[in-house]
Amino acid sequence: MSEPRFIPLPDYREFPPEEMAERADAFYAEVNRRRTIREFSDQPVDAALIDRCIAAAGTAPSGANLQPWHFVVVTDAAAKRRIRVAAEEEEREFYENRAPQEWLDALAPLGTDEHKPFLETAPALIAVFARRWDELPDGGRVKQYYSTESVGLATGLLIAAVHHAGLASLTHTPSPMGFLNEILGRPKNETPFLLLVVGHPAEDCEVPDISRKPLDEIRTRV
Ligand code: IYR
Repeated sequence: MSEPRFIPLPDYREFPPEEMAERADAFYAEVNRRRTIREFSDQPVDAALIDRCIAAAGTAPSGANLQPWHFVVVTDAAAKRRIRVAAEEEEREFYENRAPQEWLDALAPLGTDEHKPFLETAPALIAVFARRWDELPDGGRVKQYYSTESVGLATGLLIAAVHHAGLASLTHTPSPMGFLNEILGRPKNETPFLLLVVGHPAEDCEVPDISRKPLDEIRTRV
């Protein structure tokens, strides 16, 4: 067991109250512009730009600071095609058999179905994996704590970073998505968390006419 070591807090910045409010408003306005899209153009994205966004995702807090995430950036056309074929197979089963009517009713406003052309059209897919354990050289295992929560936090930051950089995205979760391990060659100690489809909106891109809950509905004060 290692002893804790401490350093002075390095980069905290304090702002006057007015500036705090301005910053909070500006951040809200920025993230409130984000829309999930399902119609992408094939305009390429800069690999280095995606790396910058993944670096931001990697700043997320994590259980015991174990950082149990891994991001695979998929731009290869053949790999995207394999992912589309496998995902559409699962989705067909979902929409035709697995999904209860209640779930289909909840999805109806989004207009989704088993066809996922964006998995090929979009220039990049970021497959997010959650590590469940670390493997030691002697074959032993180190459990990862709060792996799902940690990877969820990192993914939220990734979505915000991608949006902030001027790209659009779609959080896609074909279920089950074990096929991603095989196609992307990831080890069995990692489970797929989601696929973030990233790129630019198609010229005629439309989004569902849906809204966000107002603050009063999502917050109580005690
Ligand atoms: N995975 C399916 C269904 C789906 C489920 C939820 I919850 C959504 O928010 C959207 C879609 C699909 O991608 O079509």
